[in-house]
Amino acid sequence: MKIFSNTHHHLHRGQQEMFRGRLVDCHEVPQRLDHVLAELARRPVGQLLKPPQHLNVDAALESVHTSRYLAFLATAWQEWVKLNPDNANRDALPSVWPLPGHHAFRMDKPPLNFAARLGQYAFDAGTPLMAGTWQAAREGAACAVAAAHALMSGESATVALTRPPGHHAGPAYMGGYCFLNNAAVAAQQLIEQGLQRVAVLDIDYHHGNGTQAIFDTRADVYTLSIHGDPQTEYPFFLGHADERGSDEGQGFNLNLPLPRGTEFEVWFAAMQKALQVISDYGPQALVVPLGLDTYEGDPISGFKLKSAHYLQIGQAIASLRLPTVFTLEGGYAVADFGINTVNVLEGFQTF
Ligand code: SP5
Ligand code: ZN
Repeated sequence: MKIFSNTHHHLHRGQQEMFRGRLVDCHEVPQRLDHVLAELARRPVGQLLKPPQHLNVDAALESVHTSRYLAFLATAWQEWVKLNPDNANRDALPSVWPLPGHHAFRMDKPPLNFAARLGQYAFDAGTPLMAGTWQAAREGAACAVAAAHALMSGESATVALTRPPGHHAGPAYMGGYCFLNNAAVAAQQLIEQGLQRVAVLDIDYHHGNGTQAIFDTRADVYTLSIHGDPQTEYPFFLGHADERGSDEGQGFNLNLPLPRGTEFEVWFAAMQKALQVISDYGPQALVVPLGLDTYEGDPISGFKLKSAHYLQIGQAIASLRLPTVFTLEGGYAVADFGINTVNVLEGFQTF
C-alpha cells in the first residue's frame, strides 16, 4: 500500500469557524494528520511517500474545478490582505452570499469586491482560508493524483493522506473545511488514464455533496455516499435518497442517508447495500473518501461506530477486490483519529 502524505498540511491551520452566531475553535486541526502519522509509525501498513515532482497537478485540478474558481483560490489570500493590511492576522471567512431568486447572480456583472467574491465561491462560514491554504490544498491534490497514478501502475491500494479534506468542494465552491476535491481528482485521473468505470464510496459522516455535484451528469463515475440525513445533518439541502443523478448520469448516484444516532449494525447494512450496488456496476477501480467522523466519540457528528468497527469496514471494502484509492476526509475526535484511520487501512490489508 502506497501512502502519499501531504507534508505541507501544517500551512493550513484555521483559527475559528462560525457556528450558530459565534466563532468557535476549528475542528479541522493539523494535529489530526499528525496522529495518523504517529499511528502509522506504530503500525506501518504501507509505504509513506511524497507525491513525485513531475505530476501535472494544475491540469488535474482543471478537470474537476472551474478555471475561475482555481484562479480565485490561488490569489484569494493576497486579495484578502490587500483589502486591509490588518487582515494578515485574520482568517478569511465569507459573510454574504448570492441566493437564487434574491440576488439572482448576474453573470454579466460579477462582483469585484473581495468579500462578495469570497461568498460567491463558498457555501458556508465554517471554512476559513489563510496564507497557506492554497499551498496545503494543492499539495493534497498532488497526493490524490499520485495515488491514482500509482494505482494505474499496479498497486492494489493507495492513500492520499491529506488535510484539508476535499469531499464538500464542488466544481466552483469551497465549504465544509474543503477547498479542492481530492477524491474527485483521483477518480477523474483514473478515467483519464484509461478506465471506463470508477465507483466512489464516500463513508464520511457528512454527505459528499461536492463529489456528487462534480459527477452528477456522468455514467463513468458512480458516486455513492452513506451519511447523516441532510434534513437534520450538515451539509443540509443535498444528499437525499431520491437524488440518482441527471442526464447521462441518471442512475449513477446513490445516497444512503441514516438518522442521527445510527449504530454500527444499521450503518453496516447500508454499507453492504452500497457494496452490492458497486459490484453490480462493475467498476475497474474504487475511490473511498474516508471520513472517520462516524465514530461514537466525534464531537460534531451523530453516528455510534467504535474503533474496532473500522477494521471490519476496511475488510468489507477489500472484499470488493478492486484497486482502491483512499482519500482522507473528516474525523474530529482527534486523539482517536489515527487509530481509527489506520484500522481501516489495516482491515483492508488483512482481508
Ligand atoms: C469534511 C467534513 O467532515 N466536513 C464537515 C464540516 C462540518 N461543518 C459544520 C459543523 C458544525 C458543527 N459545529 C459544532 C460545534 C459544537 N461545539
Ligand atoms: Zn465529515
